[in-house]
Amino acid sequence: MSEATESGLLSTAKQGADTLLTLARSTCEQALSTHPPETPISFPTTSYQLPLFYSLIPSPVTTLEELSKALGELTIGDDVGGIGTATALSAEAIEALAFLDGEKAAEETGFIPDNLIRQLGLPLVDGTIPGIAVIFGEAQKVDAVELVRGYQERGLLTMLVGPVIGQLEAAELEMGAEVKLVPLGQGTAVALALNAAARIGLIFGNLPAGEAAQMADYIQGKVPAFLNLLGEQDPISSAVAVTCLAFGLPVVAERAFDDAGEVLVETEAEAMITASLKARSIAIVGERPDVPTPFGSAFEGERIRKADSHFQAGGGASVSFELLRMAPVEELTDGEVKLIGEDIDGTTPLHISPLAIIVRVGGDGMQEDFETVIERRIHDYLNYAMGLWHMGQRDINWIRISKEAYSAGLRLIHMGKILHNRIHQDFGKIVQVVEVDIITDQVKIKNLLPQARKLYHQRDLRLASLTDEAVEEFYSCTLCQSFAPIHVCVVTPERLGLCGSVSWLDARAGYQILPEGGNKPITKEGLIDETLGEWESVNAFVRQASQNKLPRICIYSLMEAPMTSCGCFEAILMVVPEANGVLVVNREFEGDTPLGLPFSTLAGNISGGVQTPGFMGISKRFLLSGKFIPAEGGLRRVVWLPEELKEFLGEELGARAEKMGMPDLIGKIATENETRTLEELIAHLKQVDHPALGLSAMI
Ligand code: SF4
Ligand code: NI
Ligand code: CU1
Repeated sequence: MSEATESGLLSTAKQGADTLLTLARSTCEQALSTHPPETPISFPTTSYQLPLFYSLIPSPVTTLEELSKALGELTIGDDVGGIGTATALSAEAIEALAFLDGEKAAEETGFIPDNLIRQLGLPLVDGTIPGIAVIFGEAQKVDAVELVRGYQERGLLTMLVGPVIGQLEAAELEMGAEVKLVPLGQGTAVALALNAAARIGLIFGNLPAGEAAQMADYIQGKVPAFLNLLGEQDPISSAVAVTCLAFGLPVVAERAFDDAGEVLVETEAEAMITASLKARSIAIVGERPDVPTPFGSAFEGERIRKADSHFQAGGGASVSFELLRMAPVEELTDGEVKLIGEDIDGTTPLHISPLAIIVRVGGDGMQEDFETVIERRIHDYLNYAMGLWHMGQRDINWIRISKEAYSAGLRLIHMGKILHNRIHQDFGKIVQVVEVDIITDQVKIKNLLPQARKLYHQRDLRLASLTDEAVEEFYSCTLCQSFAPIHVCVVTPERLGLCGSVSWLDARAGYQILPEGGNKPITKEGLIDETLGEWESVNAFVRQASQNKLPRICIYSLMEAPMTSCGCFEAILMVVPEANGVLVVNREFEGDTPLGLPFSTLAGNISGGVQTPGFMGISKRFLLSGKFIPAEGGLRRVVWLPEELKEFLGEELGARAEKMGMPDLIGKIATENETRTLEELIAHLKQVDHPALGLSAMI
């Protein structure tokens, strides 16, 4: 924590902390007058009850009585650390007490669920979200819209606290996690930003409870957040500023503070953004493409409804496909974007047209295998433009341009400009020239489609031939080490990273692009056990990459030295000894598993890069792999899955079972529709004669 200095800011902040602590105590006493002392207190949708209390003070706070005691013992002190801790805990207590009696439903508040934090893990580590801006107060000098748009354009996640929310609502800005602009609430809701930061440390960093110094170090060192303080200096805003400083988060204010120490001052939106990014060492690389609407990864989740669209292609309404191919550099002209066929200029709303997007790339490091790696990114890149919406891939894509974006001048040609810009940005090390054809000409599209389909098919065959045995090396992914310092994913042709986003080909391309980055080849040498999937070379790699925390891993087993889990896994795989099998639960599933616990609680046991035999974070599609826990019998061990996961995996899951010679297996796997308890599950398994019952004992 920062050094204490006597200053105007500190003494004002101390008053603010005092006000909040007094309010927290009285709110808690009030609650105690109407509730029994053992009444549990916790935010919903987290396994850390009150995450700031959980991580900052040594004694557990899970009931009203414990909260009252903790608040009673809290002292403010005169230094940054003391004032910050008191402010953070008092604000969190006030926010949490509002949940008593279900007065506030989870959706009504800005509390960020554990699952959303897990979901944000990947974009935060891969740089899609380069930082987190917390904006507090009421804008007086700075243009609030310009400020948040500036952060969105740069891909930041922005959290809002106080009157600024109303100011942005008045400007009709779309808000929500989908557009990375999250309103948390008024005043004390700043605790919700801090307790989200703390949970990054608890979930990914595996930090212990009650270790305040470790938590402060983690947030300062690893969570790329900062505070923008709008409006007047008053005791509360001063306390908020000091609290952020206590956690090592820079503060940029729009008004000068008396004797403000480390608080920076900027009165214009752009300058405030620049100063904030600089203070937190957040680097934004590359230029935006030349498009007439806001552009940035923050807009990725924006939806465009049919009624709001000017243009549409694909989605069953017209023929539409996208294809990326490599070509010799000398045959291409970098930056050339051609429109072949009619433009949408002057068309009337809900215009439908056939469409083909043909991208040609060339460069030294480019390989045919990387065509799919880059082609799959078309989806992300087009979605970055506000008013442009993309779904699907290949010849099942679906594209819309909103009326608003059309009025702003967004045309088909801009899709080409975006792809040229982004491919250079992300793949510049292997691709030097990018050329794009946007085709609306019916005849041309008809002629090109069969060729595209043939290529898709060839690529599928190539992927199917890529087995673990067929390759000489696996790849590591240590991208998540920026949050989970000891976690390593071993990515093989038949095993995606547990985030579901890094395939063997992706990792291979990643290594080509940045050899000193998060993906490295691991040659398969010194086979120790074929069934368990254990190699000396893999062990040596993980040992070194985990700072000697992890002596060995068996990539084909759940029970014996399984892969570790960072925190951003799509699903959990865990042993159910009573059923002699395993269950899988995906992050989206909100109900309880037959063990009586939901995903979010189970997830708490296996995060932080720790190896936990019997528990593992996995990608959803890993269930379809021929290398899905073969050491334990593979898919025939699965006794329970949520219905939505079964549906998500669809026909491919059936095909997998068929390949194993068990065409009726999937029907025998229970879902929440058949069984809600362990007893029901076991009865169900017996009734359908599930194959897991006949396998060797799991424990
Ligand atoms: Fe993180 Fe593993 Fe995904 Fe890499 S593959 S981003 S380490 S979860
Ligand atoms: Ni270029
Ligand atoms: Cu991760």
